[in-house]
Amino acid sequence: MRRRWDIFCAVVDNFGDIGICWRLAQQLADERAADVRLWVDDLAAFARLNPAVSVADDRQQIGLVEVRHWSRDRFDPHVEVPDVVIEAFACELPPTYVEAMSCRQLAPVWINLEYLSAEEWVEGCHQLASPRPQSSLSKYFFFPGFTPQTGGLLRERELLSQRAAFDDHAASEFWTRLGIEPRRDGELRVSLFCYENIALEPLLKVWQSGSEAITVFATSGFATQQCARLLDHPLEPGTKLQQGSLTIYALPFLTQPDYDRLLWSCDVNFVRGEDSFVRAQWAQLPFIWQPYPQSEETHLTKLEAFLERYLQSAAAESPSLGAAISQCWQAWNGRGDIAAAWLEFSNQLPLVERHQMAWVSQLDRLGDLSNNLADFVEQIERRRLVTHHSSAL
Ligand code: TRH
Repeated sequence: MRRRWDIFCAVVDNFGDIGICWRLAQQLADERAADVRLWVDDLAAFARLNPAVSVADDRQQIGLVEVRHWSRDRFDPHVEVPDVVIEAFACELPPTYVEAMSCRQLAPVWINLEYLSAEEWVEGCHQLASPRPQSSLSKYFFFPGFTPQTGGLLRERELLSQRAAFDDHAASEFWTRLGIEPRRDGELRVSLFCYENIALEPLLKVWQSGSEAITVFATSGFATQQCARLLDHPLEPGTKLQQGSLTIYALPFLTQPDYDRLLWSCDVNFVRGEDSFVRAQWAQLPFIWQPYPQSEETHLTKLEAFLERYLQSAAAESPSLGAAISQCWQAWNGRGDIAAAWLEFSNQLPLVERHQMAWVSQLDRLGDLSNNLADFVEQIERRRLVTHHSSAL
């Protein structure tokens, strides 16, 4: 059966919300032959990561997905409700649309797609239903995650084979296309995608004064702005600056596929939030994560929870590996001395990379979020059918 899906995305901040919803929409259309409408409240944010998006069109077809512009308080009450409705990150659907959902002859499968966390409580909440009072509707919670008791992570069917096929030749073509000179022998290449980060200043100092040549690719936004401020030099996209052993390239905002290629072409990736954090894991290279800053330091709880899972097998690989990774990640997130932690981490890069490969093969066994979600929807539909038949008897 060819299902129709609506995915609702509200861009709260930055690019993660739309980045994730766009990947999900494409994958469902591509791998599950679903008819997908993606409702986005901020087309300008979407157009940054996909230049095919026109900010002027409230309704447009991008590849296999129909893209619609929406706002909660000005929503066409006549929009037809499809088989499946995804409310991404509790974005709150338009009230008239929820009303239409409850009037549909067969209620749609309604899913709230949650943010990613490695915390243990997630397993207990994944796939729970929340029935809506005085209506036939139930909303199900679907959590991405790192264990078989969660929905897994977004990963397109071809991602790992595309990654494997991306060799040194492909990487040098990529650098050339971006107008960046080829790698020098012994040079370390680092991508930098972060929020405001107090650890950046001491880290830049270590990089400047180190004996090793290091090239940092500062992504558009916070990373470039902070580097420019800390190095006291303007950094327009496409320009480069050298200070001691450190060379910094200021990148323009890349398309989503090019951002993946950047992750595949560097030796170490600094990533943030949710989507780049996941893509860095699939890149199978050493990475360092800055979670999205939250009140009451909730993000540090998320950091701890992830490190605990990620480093479970590290001690068996090398006695000091877990500490090197953990101390560097903690210091990057404001807890500890980043200068010392970076030196220890960068001394262990081959081991970190090997650890990352093992971690990816563990993640790969979880299936992937889009297909796990589509399977769950089918499961709910089958369950409803059984209930319907038994109550008809
Ligand atoms: O942009 P983010 O900070 O998004 C965040 C997180 O999703 C966070 O969990 C959420 O609560 C908050 O938004 C509201 O970081 P994230 O999740 O890594 O998303 C960045 C997206 O931007 C990702 O899809 C990759 C893409 N990207 C590009 O396409 N080109 C680029 O040049 C860069 C730097 C990123």
